[in-house]
Amino acid sequence: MTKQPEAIYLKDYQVPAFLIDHTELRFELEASRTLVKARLTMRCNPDSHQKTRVLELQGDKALRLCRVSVNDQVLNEQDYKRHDQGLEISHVPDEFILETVVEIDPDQNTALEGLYRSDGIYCTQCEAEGFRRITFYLDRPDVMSIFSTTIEADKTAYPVMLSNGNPVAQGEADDGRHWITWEDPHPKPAYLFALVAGDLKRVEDQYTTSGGRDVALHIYAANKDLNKLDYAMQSLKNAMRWDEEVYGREYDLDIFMIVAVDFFNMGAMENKGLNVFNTSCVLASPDTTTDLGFQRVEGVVAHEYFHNWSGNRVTCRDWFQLSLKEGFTVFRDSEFSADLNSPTVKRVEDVTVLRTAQFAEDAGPMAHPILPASFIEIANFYTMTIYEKGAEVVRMIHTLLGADAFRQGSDLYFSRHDGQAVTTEDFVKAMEDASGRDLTQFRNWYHQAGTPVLAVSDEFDAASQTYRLTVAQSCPATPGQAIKAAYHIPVAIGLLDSEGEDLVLPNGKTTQVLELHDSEQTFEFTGITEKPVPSLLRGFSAPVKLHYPYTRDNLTFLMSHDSDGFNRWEAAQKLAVNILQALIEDFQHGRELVLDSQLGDAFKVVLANVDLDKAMVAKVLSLPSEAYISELSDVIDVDAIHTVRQFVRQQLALQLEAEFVASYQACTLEDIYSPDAASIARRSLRNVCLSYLMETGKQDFLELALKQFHEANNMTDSQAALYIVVHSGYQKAGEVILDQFYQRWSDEPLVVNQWLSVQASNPQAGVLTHVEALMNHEAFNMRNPNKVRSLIASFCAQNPVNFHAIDGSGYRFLADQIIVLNKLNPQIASRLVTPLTRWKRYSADRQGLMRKELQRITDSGDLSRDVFEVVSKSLA
Ligand code: 0A1
Ligand code: ZN
Repeated sequence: MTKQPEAIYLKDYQVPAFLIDHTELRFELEASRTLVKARLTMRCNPDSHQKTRVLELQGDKALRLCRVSVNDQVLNEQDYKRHDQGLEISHVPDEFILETVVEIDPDQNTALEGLYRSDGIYCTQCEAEGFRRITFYLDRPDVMSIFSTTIEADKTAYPVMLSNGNPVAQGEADDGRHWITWEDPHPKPAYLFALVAGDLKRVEDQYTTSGGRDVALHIYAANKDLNKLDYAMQSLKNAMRWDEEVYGREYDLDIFMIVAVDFFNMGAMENKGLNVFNTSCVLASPDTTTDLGFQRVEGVVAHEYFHNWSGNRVTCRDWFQLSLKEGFTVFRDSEFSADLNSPTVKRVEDVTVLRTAQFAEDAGPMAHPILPASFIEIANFYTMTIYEKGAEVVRMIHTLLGADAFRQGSDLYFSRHDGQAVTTEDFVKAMEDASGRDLTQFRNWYHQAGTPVLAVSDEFDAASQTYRLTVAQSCPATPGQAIKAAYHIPVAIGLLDSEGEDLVLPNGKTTQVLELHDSEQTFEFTGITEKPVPSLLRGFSAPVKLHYPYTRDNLTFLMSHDSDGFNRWEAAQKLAVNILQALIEDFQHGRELVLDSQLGDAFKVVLANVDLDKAMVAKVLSLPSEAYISELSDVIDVDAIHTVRQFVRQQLALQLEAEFVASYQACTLEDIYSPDAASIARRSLRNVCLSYLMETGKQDFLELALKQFHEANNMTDSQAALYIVVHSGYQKAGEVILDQFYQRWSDEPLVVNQWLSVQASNPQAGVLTHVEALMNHEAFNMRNPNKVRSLIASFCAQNPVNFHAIDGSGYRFLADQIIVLNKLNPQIASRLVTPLTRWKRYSADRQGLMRKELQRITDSGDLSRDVFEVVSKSLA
């Protein structure tokens, strides 16, 4: 590293000094020598106060500049300055044509940003700052341009050549090559540019918008995956219809394309008219894809499609505004999935992710507001906070305004800012203007990091028939923000009488949203004849930690009676957490572990209730994860958490064996797989029961699991059986079926990824050696992010007992991989650092070991900006 990377600040934002009206690109694709010719129609920005004549373009140091001209005048080296980050041209006129020719090498591009070639397919990834790896440009989202793109390549190897917009011309060229020109009529920032070329096949369908536009729908993949695209296509059509119905948003081009690629840093990318997807988020078939995989495809296809309005038509002014498009779009896609499936299940899943991963991020060295004030590398800010907490903030606006006013607000936002690059402030303002609500204090959610804590207490005065709820809010300090201003927090509540019936609240309904503004506030309810049990934060109406002194009896009562489905589940979680935490303390003090029957009794009631949604039963029965219990701990005691959780699972299995068997059998196998909510629910309950039954250690249940593995007609059931057998420590049986599984699926990379991940997350002792051996397996490839995630990330993030081994071997292993990946793929390397960033949460011995590895990464030299930012902030 020659110079320490520096942070950039939101406060330094300036409008661009120049604009690009037209961008004409010509790509001559050639393995290690691709030519990119750019013709940019540029002018000074009348809105800029800079009045500079010096044009500063961004361009990666790997770009080989062959030629640059302004208005046909070829520039000499004294007319411009080439530096590591770009090109500076002095004395440009008011309006001009800038032409450049650069040479790039897509085969050497292992970072998978810009233009790269993998598996013989050329593909681009330009968000956030990848376009500058393709050519010199004003690579910032507030510079929007009309793109025309010509691609020329060998016809046999690259029969399909795609870019944004519509194809307008094509033809043959010399030497067996061909070319095509695409034009995108919608001005867009460079991060939404895309190019794909390869031997791809497609499935086609068609959609007619409510306004009568016929849209061709094309999904491209490798020939062998063509049979795995139907679900994505159906999801796309569902998303197009939903966006019309719920947001009044129609599609705006005649063609919408999705391409599946196997090498991709993230899940998918919303490039205008040409979405590029990680195969893991688009391919789906019953044989190879689990229910979770199907749900991911549906959600991600919708997410990327929804970006066409929330992101593309209205985009971000600068990258600090990232949550403007991501938070809003995650909110949109989760509402879509909720509408198409079960809203309560979806809410439970989203909140579970938020409370484990996002809350942990908000409590760590990388904590940042959803509108960050600074960053070193923007790629590090595609975070749980920007996405998931961002979505929660939009959800709170929806809760405060109500569905109708929220829709008026979103209509106003889209119409007021169509074609513009705007800020989160513009979004909030549109919501205020449309609803007449004052969101001044609410804006604190955009500027402050950290998870607010609500301490709730209550009192009942029988004489005056008055019930009072007092809510105090606080928010812990986060890096750079010691003191927090009070938040405006919607707290949805209900009050239950002793029969479990909801009381009617002052708003005439059984749920009321209390609006918290002050650091402490008391809400009074009159005409109450007995002390009610409060159901607090219904539907998880705000991303906060809420404390109320519930007794275990209160919680079992709420589990059975709360009319809010989310809070019924939450009561079960709270009960389990309460019991687990007490046992963890017993374990730490060397006391014998004893589980009383209360949790089992409560589970028994749930299992016996045939009216309940089976998916919710499965969720209630699943104990809080080790990651969630860790998040709730002051000092994370990895071994105590694992041992106690396993102990409780085993005790429950012994107590409820008959009930688990009955439920397992009642969830009959389907003849034909279908990823609908009811079938998914059956499978998830069946597999939760099986996983408990295996805890009994009885041979019968091992045989049951093996039978399910061999006879399953879908990947959900066979993979669940594989996972359960391997993780239950039946080493021999596990090895046999792991082997069979691999033989059966070695040609299906996505299934092989699951095979890697089942092994990497295995909590049995000695797994690291096995993981290290798998790094040399033919199935592993360090250059493929999906493989890295399946093996290395699964080990480090989903195998706490092994990763946190007290000899430091897990930490050492991770640091070794980060040092290698720092050179190959900085984005992936940087994401892998996450478990080490949490070092302060562990005991002193582990803290020392983790810090040592962070230091070793620092000392390895030449850190990418990505890794440097995360490691240096962690050590600060
Ligand atoms: N905007 C995409 C996510 C994405 C971000 C960065 C990428 O490359 C570094 C790729 C995709 C989304 O929200 O889906
Ligand atoms: Zn997104």
